[in-house]
Amino acid sequence: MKPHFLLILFCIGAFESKAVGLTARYLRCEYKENPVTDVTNPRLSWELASDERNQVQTAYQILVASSRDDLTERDANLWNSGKVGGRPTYQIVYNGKPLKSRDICYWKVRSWDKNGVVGAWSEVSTWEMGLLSTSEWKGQWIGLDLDHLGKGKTYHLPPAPYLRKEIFVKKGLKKARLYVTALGLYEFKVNGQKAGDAYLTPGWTDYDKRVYYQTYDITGTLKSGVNALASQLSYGWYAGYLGYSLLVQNPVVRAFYGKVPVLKAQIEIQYADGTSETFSTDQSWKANQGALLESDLLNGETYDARLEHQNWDKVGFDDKSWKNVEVFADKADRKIQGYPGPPVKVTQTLNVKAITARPDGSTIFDFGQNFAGIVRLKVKERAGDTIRLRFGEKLHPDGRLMTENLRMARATDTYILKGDPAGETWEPKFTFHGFQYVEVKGLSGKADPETLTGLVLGSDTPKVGSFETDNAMVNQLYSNIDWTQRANYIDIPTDCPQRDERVGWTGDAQVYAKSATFNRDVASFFTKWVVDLNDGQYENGAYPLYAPRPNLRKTDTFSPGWMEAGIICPYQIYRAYADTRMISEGWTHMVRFMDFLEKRSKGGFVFKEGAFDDIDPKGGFGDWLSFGKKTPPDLLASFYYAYCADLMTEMADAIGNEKDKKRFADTAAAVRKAVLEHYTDGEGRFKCDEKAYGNGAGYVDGALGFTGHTQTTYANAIYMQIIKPADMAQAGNFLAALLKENGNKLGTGFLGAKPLLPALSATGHSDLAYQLFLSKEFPSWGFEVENGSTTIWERWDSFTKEDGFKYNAAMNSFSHYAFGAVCEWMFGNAAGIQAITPGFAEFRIRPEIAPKGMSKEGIGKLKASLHTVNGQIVSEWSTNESKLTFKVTVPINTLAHIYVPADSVAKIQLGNKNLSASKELKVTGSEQGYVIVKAGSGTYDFKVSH
Ligand code: RAM
Repeated sequence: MKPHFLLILFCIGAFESKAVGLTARYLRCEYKENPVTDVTNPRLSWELASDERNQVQTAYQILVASSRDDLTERDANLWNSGKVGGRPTYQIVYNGKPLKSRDICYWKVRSWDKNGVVGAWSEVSTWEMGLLSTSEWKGQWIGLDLDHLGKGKTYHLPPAPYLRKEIFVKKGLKKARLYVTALGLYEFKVNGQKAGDAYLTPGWTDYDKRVYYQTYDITGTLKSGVNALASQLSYGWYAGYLGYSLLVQNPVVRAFYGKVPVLKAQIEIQYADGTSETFSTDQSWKANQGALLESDLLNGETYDARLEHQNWDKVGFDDKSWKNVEVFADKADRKIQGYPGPPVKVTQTLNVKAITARPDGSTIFDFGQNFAGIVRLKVKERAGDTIRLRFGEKLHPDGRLMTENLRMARATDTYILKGDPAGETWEPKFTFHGFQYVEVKGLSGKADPETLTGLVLGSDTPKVGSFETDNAMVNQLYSNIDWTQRANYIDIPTDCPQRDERVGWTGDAQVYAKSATFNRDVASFFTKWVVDLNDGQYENGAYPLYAPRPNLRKTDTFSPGWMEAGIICPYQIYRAYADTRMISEGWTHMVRFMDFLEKRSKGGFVFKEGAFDDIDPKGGFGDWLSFGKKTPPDLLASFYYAYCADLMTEMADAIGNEKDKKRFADTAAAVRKAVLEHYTDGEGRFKCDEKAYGNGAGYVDGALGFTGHTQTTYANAIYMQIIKPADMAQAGNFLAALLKENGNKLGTGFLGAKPLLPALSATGHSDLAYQLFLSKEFPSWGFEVENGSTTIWERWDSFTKEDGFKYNAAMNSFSHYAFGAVCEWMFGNAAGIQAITPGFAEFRIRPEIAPKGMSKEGIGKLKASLHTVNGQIVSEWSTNESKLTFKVTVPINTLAHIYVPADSVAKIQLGNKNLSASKELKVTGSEQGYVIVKAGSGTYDFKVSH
């Protein structure tokens, strides 16, 4: 290429990057790109980018049309928003012509910038309307009752049903959709090809109230003439084994919603000549059992390849010997709705890292990473040979696979070969395991890393955060947090992915919800789960222990610290994504919960000792898995009451409900007053009536005794601002003193660990927060990393050198995200990224620089980024003896308050200039150790001399 030509190219490039105005990209509808939705007034969003500093959108225009041709430069037949002034680029409610089922909406948007210059139209995006009413479902529930073939109480399910049908498609197909759901789990194939790439469809709900469906575009898969429809079903959450019901000897251990998995599907075809045709599930479908002998979420799958029906999912298969399906009655009030969440998918594949032969002839494959998912098996053996795969998170010291902590979950996949000389490849369809190691039995030859491939399963929540430092332990910790989130956000937020539990524990979910938003875009994930929460709400207004809530144990009801998830999760989604619809749609549920609290407090606005003695365990779970004397659960319940009232006040304001706003502000004040009166000595020191708890029988770890003066009390009192501002510093000192008394070691459990470091930071003890954060000694986050963990443990002492895996038989998960809630401090304090207004439209970047000289293994460099609904925020600092550099990126359309860590303006340089001489940024104030500047979009480089 000639030099002058290069120059021209370079000039074009330079010109393009300076393009005038703003261009919208990443167009989404209901948080998804080009989705199918049955939300009739869906919300639209886009993102803007510009190289220019201080750029904002001053107006926008949206066009929506029913076809690409109707979407012209100027108008559209469904909605022309006209030029709308303002900054919003998200949560914009479609306000055009009413939408009908099956409508496809084509849309684009353009924005005006700060100079009033209009940018180019975005690329065209679409969304499609699903089936808006249950009455549009023509298909029947069909299935095959194989229940008599199960082995009942011995924990073995019946074989999984196979269903099929051939249909005739006329010439001139224009558009075809498959709408499909199941009670149980389904996989649907058209001419042998799987529809979509989602797993565990249609997801877990309270099936008596609602079930979700998926929509697939099968226009390209159908052909004119005969086509084969084939579906495999499994028992899943609907009919399979659930949670710890067997462990606790619950009278029901499986089939909580129904015994037989059933399918409902509808294929709608539009022909070019304007006619249409619908095929749906009915009596004419054929059914059989086949190679999938057993299939259960907790127990795994057994597949006998010799029993395969060759080409059963393709045209021409002879199904004369197959049975006719049975048609199952519907429940009149069960809703069928479009799946609102992100689909569960294979989000990554992993290769085997190490292989060890065991003396018993088995082989252990190590993936080097604890994760949730399945493996793909590739083998060549003789027909009838059996390969058995068992899954575990850890190995015993002697190298054996550790499975005791799976409790009653068999977590075993079995493959029986058909003896194909070319080799056989198999993967399960309707199960998942939590594991790092796989023990394989039955391989005859030398084990080969290609034998297994790890398929990571999880709800497909886009990655939005990153966190990197020069400290290897911290980097590993961050990786562990994200992996644990991925392993547990599988359709619902589970507590753990491996043992006989895997339910949507509300306490875990509420302590971690905010942390989750720093790592992944969880907006639609919670849109789905908050419905499960509301569906699970008790008559009396309490939110359940887990959602959805099958009755896994007779005594399971609700617990303070857990039930508040119904308020806290929608609140965190509102803060992260400015989503007010979740609030308005759940408002009556949330108010009912607040009524419940009020009634329980018997007009006193505080929960005194013993207020929750009627639930099991007494008082609820309290500061679950803490060390040392227990924080009174009723004190924590009272704190949560005030906190929920605060969040309700803010959320009432967000949806413009003045009356409730006043009500909850009053409640919050009344609770605080009553709490301080009852639980403090009047001078800000917390206490309780220890005698009221007797010998502690019936309470979690009640034998350890109770005191109000604990780390967990002060951490929460500061975090939830229970105490008066004037008493904050003292509370911080109490907290620091309690830590010191404990050898500077934390003793906090599920409810205390999350607020611990934020509370220290908020009261001037950032150094101590760092010391705890960087500690590698037991108990600490670093201790887990030091012990080789690749995920977050359930307990601080899930493993210790002295005691090994001492809790295995009872409860010992190595993939439990609750303690990963330290993530909130990592992003909010260490990197200092804090939303002021919802969606980070206005935010603070106030990094806490790690103290120097703490140890060689401190943090000298940190870079964190967060992709918000407004775009990417970056906070990056690095420090050495002579200077500190601090670089931030502020997204377009936002306002940042940047706290530059410096004690005077004179010491700060912005780029090459003194900050004081800079016209770009305005110093707006200072705070101990920080100079505050206000900034619009752009990247800013600060240097601070010490
Ligand atoms: C355990 C769960 C969960 C916790 C409850 C109280 O069984 O794993 O993490 O919330 O108990």
